Amino acid sequence: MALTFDLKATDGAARLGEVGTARGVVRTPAFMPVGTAGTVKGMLPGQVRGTGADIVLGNTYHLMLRPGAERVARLGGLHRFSGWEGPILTDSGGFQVMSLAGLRKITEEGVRFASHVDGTRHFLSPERSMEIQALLGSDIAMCFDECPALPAGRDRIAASMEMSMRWAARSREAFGHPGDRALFGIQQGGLEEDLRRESAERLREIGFEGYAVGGLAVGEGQEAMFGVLDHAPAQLPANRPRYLMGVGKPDDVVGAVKRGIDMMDCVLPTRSGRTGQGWTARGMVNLRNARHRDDPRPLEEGCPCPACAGGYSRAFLHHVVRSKEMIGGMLLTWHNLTYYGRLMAAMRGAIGAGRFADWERGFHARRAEGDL
Ligand code: PRF
Ligand code: ZN
Repeated sequence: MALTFDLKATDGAARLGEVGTARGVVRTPAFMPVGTAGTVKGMLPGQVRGTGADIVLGNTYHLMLRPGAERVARLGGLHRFSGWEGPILTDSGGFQVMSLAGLRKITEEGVRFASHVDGTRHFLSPERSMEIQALLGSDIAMCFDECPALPAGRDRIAASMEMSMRWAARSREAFGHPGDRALFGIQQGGLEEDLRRESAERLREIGFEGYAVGGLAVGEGQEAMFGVLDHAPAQLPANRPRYLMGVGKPDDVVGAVKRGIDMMDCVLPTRSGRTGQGWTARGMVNLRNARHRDDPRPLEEGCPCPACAGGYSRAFLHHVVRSKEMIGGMLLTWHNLTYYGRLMAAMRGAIGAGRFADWERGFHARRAEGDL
């Protein structure tokens, strides 16, 4: 089996488990830092690992454009190329084409688009996306899908879901069943419970090593997203990992775990760190704010990251963020990934102890107090 899933405990819908890949174990619920271009911006692989991350994400779209999938393959694959030896999950490219590429044309065959880097023309299809993800050597590849922005009409969502399911079948066919790499299906269907169920059934018939909930966090808001997550995870096989794509803020992550999600990824802790936002148990702290100018305290008391335990004050972080010093983005990225890593570890502990509801009350209480 290219991928194992060991469900160790459940607490309500929340699940504690372990995903086994050819390159190591992923403790779930897991947060996956995003290394779009083969690097988690501003961090070395060992440092990312040190924040508690078991797996990182890479992107077909970015890597095919620059430096090119065939080049990465000639250089030994993405693990060798990037220095990250643990598991890598790659997204399939469709979602990024829709959000980043210039002129694009979608047909049943695939998507033609212009690169956001240099305007050159490219083509992605289920077959080419599977080929690229194989060239990169990713441990978990994603099906090539289409994800409409919300709000969208029901007809548009249904047609898009159905094409994504035909593309899922083509992805599975092209991917095959290599012994050391896994393929995840992606459920679509917008906010419509029946379309989500139909999508889940089509994916189960095809058969995947894991299942993603796609098409959320695309403008619908948290309440609507949680509404879908109240039923979508249960539509997917209980004995396989469930991955919620592109989520999210800490309270989104907690709400998703509570509803049965095992894996998540988001650029938030890394991207917002580079703009001066620090995420803590008491909410988001904007280090650009002048109130930190003379503050000798660490960003978060008790945090083991170099920004907090290394003796840096909020005043220093404010200064380096305002001065656009590289160390500012590096320290805040490090802190944010450390916060997310500790958040996931705390949830795993709570689920294992059967105390998730209690733990969740504490989580919301600390945030309600705010940054003092
Ligand atoms: N599909 C793919 N990647 C994604 C998404 C999706 O629906 C999302 C939705 N939030 C993020 N990344 N392939
Ligand atoms: Zn810290």
